[in-house]
Amino acid sequence: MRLLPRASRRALIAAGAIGALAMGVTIALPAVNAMAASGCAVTYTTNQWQGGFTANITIKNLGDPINGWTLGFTFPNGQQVTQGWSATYTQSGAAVIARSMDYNGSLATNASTGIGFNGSWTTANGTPTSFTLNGTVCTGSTTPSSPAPSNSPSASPRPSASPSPSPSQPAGTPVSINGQLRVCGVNLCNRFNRPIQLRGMSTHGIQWFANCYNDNSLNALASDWQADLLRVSMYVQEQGYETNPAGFTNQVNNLVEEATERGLYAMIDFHTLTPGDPMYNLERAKTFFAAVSARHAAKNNVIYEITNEPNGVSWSTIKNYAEQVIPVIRANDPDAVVIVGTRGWSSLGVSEGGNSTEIINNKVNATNIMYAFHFYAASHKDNYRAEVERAAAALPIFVTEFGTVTYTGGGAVDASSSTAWLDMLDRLKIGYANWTYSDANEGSAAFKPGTCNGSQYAGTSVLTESGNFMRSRIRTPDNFPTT
Ligand code: IDC
Repeated sequence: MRLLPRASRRALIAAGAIGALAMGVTIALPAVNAMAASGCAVTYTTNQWQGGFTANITIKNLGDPINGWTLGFTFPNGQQVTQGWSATYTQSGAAVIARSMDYNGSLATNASTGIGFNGSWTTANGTPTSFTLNGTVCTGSTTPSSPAPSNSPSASPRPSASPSPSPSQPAGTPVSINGQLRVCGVNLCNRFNRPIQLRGMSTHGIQWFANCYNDNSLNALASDWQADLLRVSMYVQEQGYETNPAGFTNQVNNLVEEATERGLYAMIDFHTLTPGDPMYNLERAKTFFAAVSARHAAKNNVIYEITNEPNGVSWSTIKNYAEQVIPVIRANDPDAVVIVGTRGWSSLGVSEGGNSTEIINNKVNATNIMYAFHFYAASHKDNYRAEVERAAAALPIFVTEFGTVTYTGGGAVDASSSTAWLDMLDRLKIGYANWTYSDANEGSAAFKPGTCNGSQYAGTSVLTESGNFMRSRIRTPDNFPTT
C-alpha cells in the first residue's frame, strides 16, 4: 500500500474540472481511496491518414481492483475525438475524458481493456504524453513483464482490441488454422492457399436480439456447434444503425471481439433491406465501414459484407455503391475479403428476372471480393440451385444468409430442399451463414422462443427443428487443409 502521489491528486482534480466543463455539470468521478494501491499502464497506438486517425488504447490496471474508471489525457496538437467506442468520451479543449461502460468498468489487478476512437487533426497528429486512470498518472508498462502488485492470481485479461489480437486467439480454432483468408479464383483460400468452406450462423437483427449474443451462446456456437463463422447482422433501418450510429458500431465491434476471442471468423453485415437501393445508405456505409475497418484492421478474421439485399435497383447501381465503399475499407484493412450483395435480394438477379451474366460481364472493379447469394430453401429450389452452380464457375460466391424455411423467415423447415442446397454448397466449397442464431418466434430461428432469457445454449434440448438440422450440418469435421 502506498499513498497516492501528489501528482496523481493534482491530475484527479484536473480531470474532474475538465469533466465538469465538458458536461456543464459536476461529474462524480469514482472515489479514490488514499489507502488503495493504484497504478496503471496505457498503450496508445494510431493509424492515421490525411486529416484523420484511429486511436486504439489499452488500459491496464496495476493497482487494486477497480469498479468504474475514467481515463484522462490531453491532445498535443488540437485533435478532436469524432467517434469513440467501448467508452463514453467528452472533450473540452484539448482535454479528453473516456469513461467506462457498464460491461468494461470492472478491472481486476493486472486486467486490461481496450477502447478506441476515431479523431481528426488539422496541423499534425501526435500522441498524448500522459494518461490518468481515476486520477492516477499511468507510469507502468503494459507488457506482461510488468511487476504484479500482489501474488493473487491475475484475472485473465480480455485480449485488447488492437494492435495485434492474433496471438491471443485459441489454438485449433478455424482462425488459428486458416489465418487470413483471400479470394483465389472462384474460391476462398486459407493461409496455405487452399480452398476452404466456412460454415456458420447469422445473428438476427442485433437491435432486437442482443440478449442472444452472450458468453454462453457464443461458447456454444464455437464449441458445441463447432462453427467457423459468426455473421453479425446490423440492420440499418428498422430501429437499426440509423437511429444510433455510435451505439450500433460499438455493438458490432464488441461482437467481433467476442468472435475473435473464440477463434471464429466474423462477418460484418451492413444489413440493408428496405429501401432496397444501397445508395440510400451510402454515406452511412462509408462512416460505418471507416470505423469498423479501422478498429479491426490488425485482425485476420474479419470479413466485410457491405450490403445485405439490394432490391429494385440495377446491378450497375450496386456496383457503383460497392466501388465507393470498398476503398473506404481498403484504406484501413487492405487484405480483408469484402462481399458484395447482388440484385434481387442477393439472388444473383434471379428473383428479379435476371441472372449472374450481368455480374460476370460487369464485375466490381476491385480485387479480393466475393458476391453474395441468399436463398430460403422452402421458396427457392432447382432453378436457383442451377444458377448458383453456373455462376460458381465464374464468380467467387458466399451464401452470407439462407434459411431452411420460406423467404418470410417463417413456416416449416424444408429438409429435402435444405439438404440439396447444403450438399451442393459443400461440394462447391461455398461458405454459408444460416439465418438465425436466435430465439425469434419464427421457423428460421435455431433456438426455441425464450431460450435467450436463460443461460443454456449447448446441446439439442433448446433447439428448434431448424436449429437441430443446422447444428448437425455444421458440427461435422471441417478438415481444413494445413499444407
Ligand atoms: C426477417 C426476420 C423477421 C423480421 C424481418 C424484418 O426474420 O423476424 O421481422 O426480417 O425485416 C431476408 C432478410 C432478413 C429477413 C429474412 C426473413 O435479409 O432481414 O429477416 N430474409 O424474411 N431476406 C430473405 C429473407
